[in-house]
Amino acid sequence: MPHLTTPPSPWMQRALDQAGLALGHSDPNPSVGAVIVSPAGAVLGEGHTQAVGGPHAEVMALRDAAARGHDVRGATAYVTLEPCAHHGRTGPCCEALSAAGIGRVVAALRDPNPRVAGGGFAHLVAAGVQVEVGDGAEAARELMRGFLSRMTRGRPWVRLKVAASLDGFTALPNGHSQWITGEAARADGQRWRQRASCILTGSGTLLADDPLLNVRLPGTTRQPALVIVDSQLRTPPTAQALTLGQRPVWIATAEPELHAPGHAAWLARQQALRQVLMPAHGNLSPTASPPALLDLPHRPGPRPQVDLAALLLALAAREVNEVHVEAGAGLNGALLRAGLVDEIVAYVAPTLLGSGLGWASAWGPVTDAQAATSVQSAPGVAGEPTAPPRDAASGVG
Ligand code: AOF
Ligand code: ZN
Repeated sequence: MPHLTTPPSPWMQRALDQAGLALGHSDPNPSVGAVIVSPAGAVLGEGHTQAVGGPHAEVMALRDAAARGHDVRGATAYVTLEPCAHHGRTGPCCEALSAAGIGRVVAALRDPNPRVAGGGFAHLVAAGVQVEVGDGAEAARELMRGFLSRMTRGRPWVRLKVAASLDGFTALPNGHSQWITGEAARADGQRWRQRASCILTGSGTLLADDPLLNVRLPGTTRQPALVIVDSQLRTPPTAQALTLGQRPVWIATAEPELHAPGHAAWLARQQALRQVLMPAHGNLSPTASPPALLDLPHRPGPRPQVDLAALLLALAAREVNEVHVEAGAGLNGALLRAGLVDEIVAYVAPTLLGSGLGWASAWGPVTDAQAATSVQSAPGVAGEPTAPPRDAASGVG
């Protein structure tokens, strides 16, 4: 967890609180908050980013002020991201703010989206609006990590969830795991799922546990997409997670070479899965056209494997900001080996299992130096970058 060096100003904190209300609802738009404050220090209006296609935070705050009958001329707008400058799914917020007569804009972060990238600030300055940047930057960054990652690195932020015993096992040797997490951890896990763009798992987890992997919190407005890494297409068409609807399901697979021994069987399994992933089931994203089976670049051979780095690029192209990984030891280990894990959320149960299933296979060994520097944690928050970069290939499945 980053060390918060400069705390946000109280008004920016209020804007950050607004942004928090958009988490899990505005994706793939970043969760942004805005608060408009009069020169005398009264809140005139506030708001946050709506579901994609809906108004941005600034417009919501201006509307709120208008609804309350307040005059915003000369007021200060605290915003957690640079007001946009482009005509996208909505109009440019910078123009809405200057047209309303806002006198000053305090923004936490510059928007790295190439369609904005300083253009919002430039418009405001040209319109005679005073602009300040940086208040609450670290907290704003945490709220839109995935969006910032996609914009600056071209790939999503990858957060891996682990629940393990004190001695590091996720289940008994027979696969039973009900002692690992309690109510509080499960609820916390739901909140991490909710803010993610997609939940990533492997076919092994679907085969072993048949989980739903959805969000079951009250007030849920969107379900994250489900991404299944499944080189051999072992996912059972009857898996519960496939039959839920309400969300895109993407299966990342790797077609064997033509005439390879397993090719005909792979095609048959592909056909069976296509049946349950038909658009009629609501499993195809409105933004991503079929196929729901992502046949990605992969290392060829009789048993090809999904290229995980390529998968992340393909997900970014589908506007995936945050990837929430809930998978078994094989996929976890492969992601770590490939250096693709940005953050680990770990629930450690005060219990000893003695033996059992691990949570990351074939990961390590690490050097003394890596061991000393790789993991940071803080009470009640997620640790972050834990995976030292590796050169190893990133195949799995
Ligand atoms: C803002 N305020 O609350 C948010 C912004 O497709 P659109 O028109 O909705 O624009 C999406 C882009 O706008 C998004 O990629 C990001 O650059 C910015 N998000 N900007 O002024 C907001 N959520
Ligand atoms: Zn905007």
